Amino acid sequence: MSSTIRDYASVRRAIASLLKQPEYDDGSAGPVLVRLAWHSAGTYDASTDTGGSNGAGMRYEAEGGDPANAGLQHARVFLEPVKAAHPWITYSDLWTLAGVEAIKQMGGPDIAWWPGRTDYVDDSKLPPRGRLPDAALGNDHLRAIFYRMGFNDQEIVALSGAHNLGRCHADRSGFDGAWVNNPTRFSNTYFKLMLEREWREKVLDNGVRQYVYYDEDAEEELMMLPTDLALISDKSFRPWVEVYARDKERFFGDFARVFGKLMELGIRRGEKGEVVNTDNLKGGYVS
Ligand code: DDH
Repeated sequence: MSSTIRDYASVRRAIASLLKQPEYDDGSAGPVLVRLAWHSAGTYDASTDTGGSNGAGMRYEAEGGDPANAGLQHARVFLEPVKAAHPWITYSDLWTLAGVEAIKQMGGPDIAWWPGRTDYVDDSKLPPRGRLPDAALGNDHLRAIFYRMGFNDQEIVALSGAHNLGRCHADRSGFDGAWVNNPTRFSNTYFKLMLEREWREKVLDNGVRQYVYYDEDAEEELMMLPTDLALISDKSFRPWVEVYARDKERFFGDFARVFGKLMELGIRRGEKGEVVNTDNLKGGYVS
């Protein structure tokens, strides 16, 4: 039992103050922190109740070394000073809170977040690799991955709107470029561009296939992944792309709800919000 006051507002302030990183990418650590939060949670498998943000398994090679997680060490390094200043917070709480706070600071919605995740990991029960989406694939794959976590078609589209933020790095995923002109500002531009621009296929020097559009005003080439454009070729996904392209408030509200749900995958709480699933395959609650 620790006598430390668990001051999450102080953690939030520390996260907010490290977002500005003039030497890094587009000048912000925000997007990569959001991706860290998503990849920490997106390993969840509802049928076996394994994976999810509990355990912060990415600290270890088995999960951290998954090629799908390439580059996320930058996010973890950015957060080390916050952990050092608030040693009582678990990594799993810190990573999820960092994603939530970064979205807010980049102009996105307030997302409900609760603490209590554990860093206890049972090595033999770590989620297998291959649970995160492969951007080169299509609709069936998207459904297989996100239905496994417990999301429906509308929620898949809403979650994908996170690609308003950040960029692809050739040395991480092999894909290259940003989805929007202002990738450190949360918005629904991704959905608008997806519908309104003429995307053409481009094979990069490394053989990776993506879609591009040259934006004359910004003098910049923007990109979409095959999985992004899969959203407009599917009759169940597409109507939601259209809704979110024209209704920013609706997108912000739905995104806040589904990102909050993503952060809670695999976490069961009691009446006071405390984590109660000590039988969780990935570890137990430690106070
Ligand atoms: Fe993503 N994403 N993502 N993504 N993602 C990449 C970057 C970022 C897919 C593939 C990639 C979500 C869904 C999908 C963010 C958030 C979210 C990159 C580039 C690839 C590839 C990585 C690199 O080279 O650095 C695929 C496929 C899917 C899917 O199938 C739906 C979701 C659900 C989220 C979320 O946060 C809810 C963010 C943010 C980035 C930008 C990272 C950065 O460093 O910048």
